[in-house]
Amino acid sequence: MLNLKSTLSALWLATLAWGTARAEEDNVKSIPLRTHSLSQPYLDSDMQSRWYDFGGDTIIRTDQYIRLTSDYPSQSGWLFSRVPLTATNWEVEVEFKIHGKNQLYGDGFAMWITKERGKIGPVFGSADRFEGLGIFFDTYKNNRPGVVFPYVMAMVGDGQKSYDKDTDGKNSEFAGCSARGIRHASVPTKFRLTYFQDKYLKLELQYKSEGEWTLCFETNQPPAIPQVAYLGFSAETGELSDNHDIISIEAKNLYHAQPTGGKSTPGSGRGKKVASPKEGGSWTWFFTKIFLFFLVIGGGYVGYTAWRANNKRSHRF
Ligand SMILES: [Ca+2]
Repeated sequence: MLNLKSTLSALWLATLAWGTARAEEDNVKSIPLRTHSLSQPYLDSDMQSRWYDFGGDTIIRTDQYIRLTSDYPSQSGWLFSRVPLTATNWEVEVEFKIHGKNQLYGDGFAMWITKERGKIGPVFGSADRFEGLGIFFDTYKNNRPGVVFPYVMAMVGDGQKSYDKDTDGKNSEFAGCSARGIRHASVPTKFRLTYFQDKYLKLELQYKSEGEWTLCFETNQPPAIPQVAYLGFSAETGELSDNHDIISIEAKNLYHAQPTGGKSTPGSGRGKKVASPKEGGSWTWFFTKIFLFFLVIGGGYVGYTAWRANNKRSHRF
């Protein structure tokens, strides 16, 4: 009897512990960040994207991809969010595709969370001495003995530090992993970057089989992200080339739900709130509507007066 009782209480404790662990995990909630997500057809009716801007050699096929570089030499293209990422904690999941017809290929593409946006340069098509976080999908091994390529690497820039292409950024590596098979994979290739301020930064990759996420790196000492930072992508080809495609971007705001079941508090405190293009546009639209309204009223009044005058005249004659 005593035995059964202690077994039961041990079981109960185990259940409790498991429940607490589960609750920790379950406490992380997410809200889609429409401002930083992008999917087909990518463009609005005016052939612009409301939330993303692109340039360089980037081309868009609305039913397929955003191609940062095509499989030709000396290309460089970029895609950047128009508004900064203001969420304190976030997750970005991106489907991409690196492919080409050549035996030798390069150079790779980058994801950015940086103060700068759309500045062309030598680091996978973007400016060097950046401030913020860069994740590089390096497909061409310039010089890094003993390392299997493609190599995925994070670099934290302070605005001074330079990326050394000749050594594939070895000296400025924050974290990284080899990902053989990420190019021409048999499944859709994806990466998922999760950032929790002061808690962790984690990069996972999907390229081996669908639904299987391989941990590239995880650190509980995440870098500080600049107050105002844009989410972007860029790619570059040199003598060797490849298609570097972004298929979709899914961004989420992460937050801890209150354990009491109270109101949730999605963090958005890092930067100042920035008015979206839509908000700017809606004010213009508001004044346009007021103007149109008075124009119609005014026009109607003038028309009516003229009609009355006419009528009076016709009555007179
Ligand atoms: Ca390289």
